[in-house]
Amino acid sequence: MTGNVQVSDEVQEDLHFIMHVDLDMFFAAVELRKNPTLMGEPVIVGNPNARITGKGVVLTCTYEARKFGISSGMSMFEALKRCPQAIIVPPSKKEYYETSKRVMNYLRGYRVPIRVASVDEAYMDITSLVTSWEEAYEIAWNIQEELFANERLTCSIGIAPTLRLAKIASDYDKPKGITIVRPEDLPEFFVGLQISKIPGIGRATTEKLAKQGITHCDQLIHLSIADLQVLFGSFGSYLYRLFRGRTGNIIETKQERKSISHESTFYGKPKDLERYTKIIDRLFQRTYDVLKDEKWLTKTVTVKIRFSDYKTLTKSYSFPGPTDNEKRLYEKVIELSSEYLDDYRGLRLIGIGFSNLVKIDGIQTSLLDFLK
Ligand code: TTP
Ligand code: MG
Repeated sequence: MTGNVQVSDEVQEDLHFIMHVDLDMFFAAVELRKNPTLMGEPVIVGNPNARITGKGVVLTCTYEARKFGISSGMSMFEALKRCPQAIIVPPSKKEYYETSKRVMNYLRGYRVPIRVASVDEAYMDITSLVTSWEEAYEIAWNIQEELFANERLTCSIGIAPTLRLAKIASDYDKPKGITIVRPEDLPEFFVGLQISKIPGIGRATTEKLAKQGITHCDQLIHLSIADLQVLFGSFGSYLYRLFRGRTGNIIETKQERKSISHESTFYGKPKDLERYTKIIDRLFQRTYDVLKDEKWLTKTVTVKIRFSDYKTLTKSYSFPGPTDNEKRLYEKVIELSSEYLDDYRGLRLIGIGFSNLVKIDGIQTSLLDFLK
């Protein structure tokens, strides 16, 4: 993304109450439910032969095991080095899958827009059920109670005005936490939070920033978009909006989305390239945010242009395969639109669309596929 992304003029959407529910140490919790004598022990769910073969990875582990520095995805070899006395339990895939289905069906019972994001997490838009954060808290509490009563499982819940904030909030106080982030808590909520806790910031970025002495969000929340872009590239403008509660807050309920598009009508002076570029940047950002938030890849990019004489045209380009690469998509939008921006007539409308969408979960081996 270029350095002139405009966010200051973004209209604040209506307030949404978004909830993110995430089960605590899911696979391990199911194992503890089956065998309560394991409770309080450092338990790893993974290859039971790892002590002999040294092979396999940690699928998850109990909080007691996490105290030794063990985490999901770590090699069993490394995990056993850190905690030789850990108890290894082989995964019971069918039971995880069936439990997950029951939990998600229970959550669907709230009859609100819901997106099941993985085997143990779901986003829910509870805006239609509540009018205050206190009422939202009640619902979260109720969900925790009922999931424990029905399934003997605990979960952590985040409630916030956007999807991403809700996810960060559910992870904020695990296990059994309920964390609320209200608009007025921003951006201070991020004070004290490690940068690595932000979804999308991987190990490489974390290490790179640490070398510059940047480890916590406190050091970022008051930076300008331009400064954030120096540190994070195109992700910088996203962070700026994340800290201010301006990222996606809509859970798309229609399963079969055909396209994502945004357009804007205005009265443009001929050849006002600076203004047109700003509009394109803003529209691109909005369209791209939906693509990311709803986890789509797109094959086709379309730009729509209307001139002051109301002549309208659309130009499309299809990539060889589906993508969500922000830079490639943005560059294609610029390429498709560039020849019209200095047209003598001036522009009345610009639209940007993505179509030929493919769900990311549909092409990658999702956890649910793995469990089936
Ligand atoms: P998570 O919700 O990431 O982890 P968790 O539920 O075990 O722990 P937390 O209390 O921190 O939420 O993932 C859910 C389940 O998905 C997890 O129990 C095991 C499985 N999983 C894998 O199999 N491999 C992985 O790399 C990860 C991250 C999870
Ligand atoms: Mg979990």
